[in-house]
Amino acid sequence: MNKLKTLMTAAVAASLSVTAFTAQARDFRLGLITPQPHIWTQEAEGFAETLAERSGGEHSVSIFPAQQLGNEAQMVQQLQAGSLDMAFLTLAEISNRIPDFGALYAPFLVEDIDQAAALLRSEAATDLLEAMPAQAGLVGVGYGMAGMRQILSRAPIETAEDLSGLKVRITPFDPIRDFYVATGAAPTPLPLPAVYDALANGQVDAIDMDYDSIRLIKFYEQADNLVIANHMMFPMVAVVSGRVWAQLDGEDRELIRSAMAEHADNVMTHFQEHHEAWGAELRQQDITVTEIGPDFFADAIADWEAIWAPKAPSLTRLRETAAELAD
Ligand code: 3HB
Repeated sequence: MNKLKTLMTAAVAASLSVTAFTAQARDFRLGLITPQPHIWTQEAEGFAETLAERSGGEHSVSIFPAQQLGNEAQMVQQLQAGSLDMAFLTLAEISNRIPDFGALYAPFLVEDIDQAAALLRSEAATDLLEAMPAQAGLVGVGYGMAGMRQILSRAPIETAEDLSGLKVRITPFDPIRDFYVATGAAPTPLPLPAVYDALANGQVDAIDMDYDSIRLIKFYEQADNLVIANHMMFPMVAVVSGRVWAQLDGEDRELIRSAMAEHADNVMTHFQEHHEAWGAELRQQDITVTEIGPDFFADAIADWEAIWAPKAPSLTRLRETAAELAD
């Protein structure tokens, strides 16, 4: 009897240690919508290398760029179900679920790329991530960005009236939609991978986009008027599925959190370092460049504020922090 008990205990112990081993060594899957050469994808690959290195080869990460696993709405569902482990996302799906994130899209919240990066690195911004596990089923590990928003249009935009009725492509989420509705434009939500064709076939007249993607995806081939507005910053968030997170031990969580946050932050540094050069590169194309500031959008900004100040209470703290950072 005793012998049997010992044998059984040994068998249980053996099966437990196998389970413990398989629960630890993992091949994670990370999805994102950006194409291969985009810096988000490059840093996702960098994160995969760092994690493999720091885990002594125990963990690996397979990267699925260019919407291979579905659009962001589908990826968020997979993350919530635990069938996708990680993603680098725009805040579109998150801010549709947690309106307080809309505060990060306040028009002219920051003046330039460096202030945008500093704000996203501040506690005022990182504290917002704390709402994600309970309200979105995702663990927000850190921010990256895609620089500042500009407008590229087929016809010249010289006055605010030129925006009236213009079909402007936007990333599909509410804060950016409300801004363009307030300008009198007709915002058309399209995810990044669908934008080139929509511009080429005339489905949209203009696009809301950042310098890097304008040059990388060569949108200027299809629309040759660039309005440099820097009207919004555009955060990226590095996330882990809440379900997957719950299966990880403390050590793995820390390993993943720190490596992922570092590479997300590298994305921001990259945008800071290249902002000027990319602006210069675009000016050298055969396109017309106009620079505008907040005055151009004055009425739209007030309308946006009226909608979002009540929905996004963090706006006050983010504004205060932005003002401190500008000093
Ligand atoms: C976008 O315009 O929706 C977008 C741009 C990026 C990266 C991701 C999304 O550069």
